[in-house]
Amino acid sequence: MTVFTSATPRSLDDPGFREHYLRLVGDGDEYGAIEAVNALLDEGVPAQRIMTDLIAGTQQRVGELWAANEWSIAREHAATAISERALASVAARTHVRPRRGRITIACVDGEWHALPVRILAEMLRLDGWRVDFLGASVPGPHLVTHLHQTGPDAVALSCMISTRLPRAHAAITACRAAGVPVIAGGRGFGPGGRYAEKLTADAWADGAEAAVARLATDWPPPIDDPSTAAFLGDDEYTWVVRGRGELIAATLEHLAATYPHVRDYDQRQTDATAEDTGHIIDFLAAALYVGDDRLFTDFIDWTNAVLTARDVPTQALAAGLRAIRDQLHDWPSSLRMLDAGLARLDPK
Ligand code: B12
Repeated sequence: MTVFTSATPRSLDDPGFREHYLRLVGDGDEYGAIEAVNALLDEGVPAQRIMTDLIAGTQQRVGELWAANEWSIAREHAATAISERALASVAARTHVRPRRGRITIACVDGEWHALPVRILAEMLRLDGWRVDFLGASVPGPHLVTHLHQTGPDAVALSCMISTRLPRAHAAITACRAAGVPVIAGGRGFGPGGRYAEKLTADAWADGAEAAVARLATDWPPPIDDPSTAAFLGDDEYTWVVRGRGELIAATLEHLAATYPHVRDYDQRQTDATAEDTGHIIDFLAAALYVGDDRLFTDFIDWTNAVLTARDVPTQALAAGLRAIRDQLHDWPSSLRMLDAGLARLDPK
């Protein structure tokens, strides 16, 4: 438990406060973190600022520390659990009577990042919305059933990982067909939300504050064409998705021949290689779905940084991409994307 002393920074404007708070969540000091946010509320800091500046900002730092291999997955999980408690604690001290419409908030099927939208949910509550928070990984058909039962004015749909975009598209289409406009958000929709419009979302916002502002004006937008096709995938996309399991197996086999280090891998390293190969194929499929090579090359840059921080040489990733490329020689878009990915790993 943290004991506040005269030396403990108490203001969100004090640059030391964020570091102090990060230490609390990183040390698993749940009571200390809750005391810290309560102290800010007592000092008159608006709840919205605590949620978006402190709690969301700290989670972003947690992500960077995990990516840089400075924090373990367990430490990230523990910190996230504390952030959830701290958020709940701030929310419990705020009461706003609903005066706007009703909104359903959900993560796309297969999307487990519930905290970012929980922050959005609390921000919208504070702005007077009646919120139905459905949390992580909501299957599309169940989401639509919920809409029929509750009749909201909007659906806020979160996608933090781009591999879920095909599911996001199906969910957006189904919500709009049920007559409910969709605001999309989360980094999975790409920089500037570039895939949200393509997947026919009615609006996009890059954070909770922007979403509050967007929903407070000109909502609902007219739903002009609710019957837009729910599937953008072509033969190539379908082939890659259906062949995922075989592609992973063939890639591992191929790697054993072309990258001899894998023959000395222990079980954990072999499992991690299979998992990483699966991620590469999933991101390739998502890039094929939205027809944008950048989705794949951005992912390769990110994976390379994460693997480098874990002392996995760039050559291993390059060998993996080549092994996948060899399985996909008949598919032109995949070849182009894999070549573009390989070019990112080439130091020249
Ligand atoms: C905690 C965490 C997890 C937890 C989530 C638990 C939970 N209860 O939420 C768990 C362990 C489940 C997890 C799993 C994974 N994660 Co993770 N995770 C994170 C982490 C560290 C924090 C997430 C968070 O709370 N962020 C804080 C919020 C507030 O961030 P924010 O984006 O600014 O949120 C705002 C906007 O996104 C927006 N927003 C979000 N949704 C919506 C919706 C609407 C409608 C609107 C308008 C706005 C909006 O509003 C939010 C509030 O302002 C992030 C790092 C990060 N920078 O976010 C990685 C991160 C998102 N995860 C990442 C990865 C890779 C994964 C995994 C694939 C890891 C793995 N190998 O298994 C899995 C995927 C699981 C899945 N299929 O969903 C990567 C994604 C990178 C990429 N290339 O896409 C990140 C960025 C980590 C990193 N630094 O690289 N993760």
